[in-house]
Amino acid sequence: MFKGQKVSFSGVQPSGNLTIGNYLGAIRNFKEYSEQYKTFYCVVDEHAITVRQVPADLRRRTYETLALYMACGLDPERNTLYVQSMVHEHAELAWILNCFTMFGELSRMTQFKDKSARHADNINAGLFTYPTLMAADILLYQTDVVPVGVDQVQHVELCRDIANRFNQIHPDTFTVPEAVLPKNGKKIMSLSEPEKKMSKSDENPNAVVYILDDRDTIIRKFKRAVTDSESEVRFAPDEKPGVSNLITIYSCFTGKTIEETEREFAGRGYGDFKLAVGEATADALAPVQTRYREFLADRAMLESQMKKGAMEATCYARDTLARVKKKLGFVQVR
Ligand code: AQP
Repeated sequence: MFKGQKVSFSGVQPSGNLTIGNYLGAIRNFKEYSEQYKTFYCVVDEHAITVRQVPADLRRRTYETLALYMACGLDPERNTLYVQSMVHEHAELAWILNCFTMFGELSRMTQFKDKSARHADNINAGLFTYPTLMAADILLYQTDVVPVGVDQVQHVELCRDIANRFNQIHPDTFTVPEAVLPKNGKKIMSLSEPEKKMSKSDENPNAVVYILDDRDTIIRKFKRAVTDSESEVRFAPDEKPGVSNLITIYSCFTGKTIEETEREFAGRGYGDFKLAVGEATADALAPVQTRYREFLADRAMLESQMKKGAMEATCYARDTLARVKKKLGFVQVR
């Protein structure tokens, strides 16, 4: 489809304010592929409605997420940046892929089990079939790599199974993609319950550092982060999950290795260390926040990027969908 060029696809749900987990686990890695890959990065608003959203908030966050993509360094001239619901091929292919996905496979998805426990009053079919929509997102663009955090690897594995199953019946339809994880930061943990992933929908704002938190808030949140009763800055995720998480975050934002970080804070106690993590995080996020405010203020520019991105994405998505329909035996009269 892209004359030998490999393809990277990924997305983020506009289901809350984005966290440093979303940034370090996913968005920062999106950029890694901008140079050599054809890249599609999408605001996955259709995924977001698997959980109830307030429409005005969803709309606002869709603009914000696009502005944040750009603020994180994704240039719309090099990357196709768009909103999922503006390319109807995603939903259409998802239906088809539902017919190639097994009930048992979807029942095993950890995120479905977690989210249905958290939203027991709204275990809707969309929450259950979320992974087939994600498979459609990925497969529409003949994707080679999907930069994600570790929590999404199971969904990419299922996407591979669906692609392989479809290809076995209808050869040479889809490229089989693989998940790619950042070397460091693939799973950033909650600051108040470090055994749990940091999540944008966490009800406790102190558990989460948002990309757009101001400097004082960032430093305060790290000061209050749960650690342990020792005072040694040592990386041991099972034994010391809180401190290990802070070491990971510090290492991601400063570029220092885990060992360098341990050496730097040897004998200095948690107070000093937490302050340094807060300052490093705030320093790294400051330029992103400045650019974000500029982009968000220019609504006309964001809308024109949305239109351009959707048009570009549609060209590729349409091709794949037409091929799939033909293989399935759907009549297409032009
Ligand atoms: N804590 C995390 N550490 C590393 N990566 C993370 N990601 C999310 N949290 C972390 C990665 O961010 C990308 C976008 O995530 P998403 O919007 O699809 O939703 P999610 O995976 O369900 O992330 P959240 O923040 O926990 O959202 P909610 O609370 O709405 O469910 C993905 O690549 C994800 O791996």
